[in-house]
Amino acid sequence: MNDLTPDRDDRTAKLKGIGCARKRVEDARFTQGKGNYVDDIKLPGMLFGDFVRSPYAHARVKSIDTSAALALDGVVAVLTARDLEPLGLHWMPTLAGDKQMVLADGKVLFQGQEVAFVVARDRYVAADAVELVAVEYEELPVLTNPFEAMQSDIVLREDLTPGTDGAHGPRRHHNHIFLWEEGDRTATEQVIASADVVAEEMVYYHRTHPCPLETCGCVASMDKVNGKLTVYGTFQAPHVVRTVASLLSGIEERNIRIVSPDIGGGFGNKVGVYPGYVCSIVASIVTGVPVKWVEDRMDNLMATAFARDYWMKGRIAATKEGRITGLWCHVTADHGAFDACADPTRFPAGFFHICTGSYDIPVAYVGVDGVYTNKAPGGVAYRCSFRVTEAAYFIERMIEVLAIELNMDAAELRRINFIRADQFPYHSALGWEYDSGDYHTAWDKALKAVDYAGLRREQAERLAAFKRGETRKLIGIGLTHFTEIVGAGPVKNCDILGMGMFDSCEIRIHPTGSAIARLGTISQGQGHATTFAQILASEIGIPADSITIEEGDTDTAPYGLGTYGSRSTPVAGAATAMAGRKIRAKAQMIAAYLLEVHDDDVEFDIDRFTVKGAPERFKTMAEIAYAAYNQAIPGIEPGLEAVSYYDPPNMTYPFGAYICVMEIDVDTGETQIRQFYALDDCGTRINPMVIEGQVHGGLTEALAIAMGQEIAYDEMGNMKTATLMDFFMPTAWETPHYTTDHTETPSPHHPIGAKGVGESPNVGGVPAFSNAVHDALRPFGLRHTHMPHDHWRIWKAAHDLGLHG
Ligand code: MCN
Ligand code: CUM
Repeated sequence: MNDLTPDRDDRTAKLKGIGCARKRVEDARFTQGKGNYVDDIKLPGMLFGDFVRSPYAHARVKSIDTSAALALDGVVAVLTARDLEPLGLHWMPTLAGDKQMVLADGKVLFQGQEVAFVVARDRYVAADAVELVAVEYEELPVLTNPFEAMQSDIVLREDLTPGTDGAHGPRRHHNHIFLWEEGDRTATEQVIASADVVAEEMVYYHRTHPCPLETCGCVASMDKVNGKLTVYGTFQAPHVVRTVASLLSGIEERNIRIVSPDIGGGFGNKVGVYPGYVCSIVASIVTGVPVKWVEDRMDNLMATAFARDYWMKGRIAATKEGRITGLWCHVTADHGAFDACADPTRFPAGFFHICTGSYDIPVAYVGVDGVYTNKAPGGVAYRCSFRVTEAAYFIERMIEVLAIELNMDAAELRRINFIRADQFPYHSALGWEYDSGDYHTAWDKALKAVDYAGLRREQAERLAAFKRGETRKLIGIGLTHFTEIVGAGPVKNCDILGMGMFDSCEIRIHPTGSAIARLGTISQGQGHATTFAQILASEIGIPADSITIEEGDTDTAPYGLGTYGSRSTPVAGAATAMAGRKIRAKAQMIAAYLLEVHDDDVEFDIDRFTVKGAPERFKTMAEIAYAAYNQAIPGIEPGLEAVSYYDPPNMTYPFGAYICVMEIDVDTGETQIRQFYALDDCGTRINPMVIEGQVHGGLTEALAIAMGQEIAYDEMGNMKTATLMDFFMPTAWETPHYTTDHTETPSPHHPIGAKGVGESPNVGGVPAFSNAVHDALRPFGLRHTHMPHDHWRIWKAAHDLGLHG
């Protein structure tokens, strides 16, 4: 046996399977300008659509005059709500069970709202025609503050009958959407009333936007001869779009083909259904030619899915020694004009109730009030795992505030409250079953890696020097330990508009030993073509380099719910492994036949089946594939194919320990990130290099959000940050160096033990950056201040603390 070992290592390396830092196969195309994005799709006779958008945040639409626009050479049509009404398409259902105007029907509810859709020969003519559509508005009073909206007499949604229930139960007020509660309120309030120590804070996670480099868009093409509708678009969930399009239009699903070509970043922005998709499809049906619609940057920032906007009021109770005894939270969630959040149906606040975080908290309560305002709809999107970002930010800020209250070191406070490794599977007070974890090991590794004690000493010395007047720079140490929840999800409690959230993989092995696998997910830059081939390589013994991964075309891919919520690895990745095992099971029977032994007498070995005890007698997977097609085998059908639809038994719970060391200049508010250490545990690691890339990208988005990026409105509802001049997008200049690290705690229920990782760095990154800012100013009495921590806000915080003399 021993002399076979080097050969086995060689054979394993050739597969480039699980654990290999395989280079991304898609980059050969992307780096040579050979990507194929929506805007690269050009069909014969194609027209271009563009929107007339509302300049007002709240106004009645008195009249729309399209005559001048229609008279312009090259304009083919101008659609308004009146044109869509006979089709029942002037409103559309949202993913959250609400409905949303496709084109302004009587009034507009946010600045940038779609009012009319101009269809013209090309983009330039369409833009000129947009200027020629005359809309008469009557301005209405504007509500941009959700607390005021809940008190105001102003009715935003006149289409909803007052006093009626919404999609998630009773509505208390005409601007109220839902109250959603979890946990034991009475018991939690009792614990808080009698606790040794209670820390209370209002934690606001401001509104922001995923802002992918490629904006949203589509090309709709109705072929009236064969009755087939094809839509190319920036869709994170192509099959969902197909089903929804069929239900809305009455066109049979077999006659709808949805294709997601290459996607230039999604980050959740491309989960929702937007008026542009509906208008392009209608316009193509009306004109009989393909119609393209692609947003510009302002369209994207003003109108498509925003993220966050959560006001989280918290109370956390503890003993004098720092043992947490209870957590209470009430959220006022600003959903804008329509509730268009993308969450599993039963969870209108997503998975926010993971807000007990990494801590063993005996009793807890959360209540979330959804509220309408005159802002853009959307919500949840932006590397968020369904509001887990908000939850992690909330608990990690509450821990810091509690540490101040207890006059304790925040690292130690975390350590004594972590769920212990022997408590998994752990049932949280808010109803989750954490599948696995080892927080103490990760935490100790992180603290040791940065020399935490040494950093605290240095920080104290700097503080002393500051007080002596020798420096104007302080040091902040931002700690975070987060627990993610990804892999939506079990069909028993996770669906979107009734569609169960399983996922799928279909594999075809070709006679000469190469393969194609198709999945129900769709990469937007995550590298699925690279990593899913690695899972399969390890499962079936065919080199990853010989496996093609295909996604995103509903005519060929098996039905799946798409890519968001870091669900691809936990769900479609599991389906890939399971389908691979079906291939292997059939291959085993073929091998046994070829080797003239019983099925049980052969075993799988890397890339072949060997006779047990006689490894020199074997059939490679390539030989087996050839035989599967070309040899008559009694009792076995020809061919080597398999499909798996995988319904996960539980979510997966990745976690991580992040530490940010920041210098703050109290006179300018400028910050410098001196060190950022990120330890992630996503269970079995499929491709360490891809994981590192995911972590770098997510941390950079976290940096943006925490330190400057926001969607801000003035009191008139004008959006102040609709261009990249005002909306902070970090470049290489602002991006610090990151040190990545890992522990590996496999998921016990996932076939290969993998958990998702795509969103972790955003979930954990934001509190790490924010906590660093707070930690620097803690000695001067800062408890909490709202993000984003741009230079001005930091300067202001320092000023308010009296640091400018
Ligand atoms: N991976 C791995 N080992 C693991 C877990 C993941 O090698 N244990 C790899 C996967 O194989 C995959 C990548 O890491 O190639 C991300 O996997 P996963 O965590 O399953 O997340 P998804 O593929 O479902 O991607 C979604 C996630 C989300 S929700 C957002 S938002 C986000 C993100 O991914 N948007 C992105 N990362 C992004 N990265 C890019 N480049 N572009 C986006 O739009
Ligand atoms: Cu919530 S952003 Mo991602 O789930 O596509």
